[in-house]
Amino acid sequence: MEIVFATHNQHKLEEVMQMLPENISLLSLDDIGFNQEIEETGDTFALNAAIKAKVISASTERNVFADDSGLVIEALNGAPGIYSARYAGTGNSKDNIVKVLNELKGETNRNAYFIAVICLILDKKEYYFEGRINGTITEEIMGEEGFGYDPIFIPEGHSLSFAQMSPEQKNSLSHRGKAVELLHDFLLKKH
Ligand code: ITT
Repeated sequence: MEIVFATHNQHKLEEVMQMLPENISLLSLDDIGFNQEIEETGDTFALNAAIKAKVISASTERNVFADDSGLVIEALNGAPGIYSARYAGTGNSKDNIVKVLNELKGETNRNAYFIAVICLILDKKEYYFEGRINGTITEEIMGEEGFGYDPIFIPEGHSLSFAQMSPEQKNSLSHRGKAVELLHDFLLKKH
């Protein structure tokens, strides 16, 4: 089956491509010729995932899913949360990381979780899949793999940050990995 992944984030696309089996053919927004920005005006991950999926669904006959995700830090009352992509205001991951590390300077509560909510629109109906991974925020940048906040997040029970892990290891633990697994199971049952 063919399905569109409604994301402008190349890293998300690569991760999800690695996770889905070959009989599910993933189309990117480039593949369907959609290059506009989609404004994320919702105040929850689920709403923003739905906004992205619906905009694309309205412009193509194909089935579509979108991922809205972010990092939720306990000591920052849940920030950066739904604002994770543009937390420092520049859209630059390094700036976002530096902002978080500065805000957590001297803070002993380093608890955080990553969350991903996928909204799937299949045969005009909406379905949601959510994945979370608990962990801690490092004191400094660790590793160069991955994207976004990966260099400052250590998943629970591990000593390496996501940015020090192979893509396979990150996918086997991550919020997105869990949400995609649920999506995959659902698609298997439907088709
Ligand atoms: P699309 O909306 O086009 O999918 P985006 O990057 O703007 O791309 P979001 O609005 O969902 O996506 O923001 C997610 C941000 O959360 C992302 O830009 C990262 O900063 C962070 N994030 C999400 N998943 C992550 C992961 O697996 N590793 C590191 N950072 C992640």
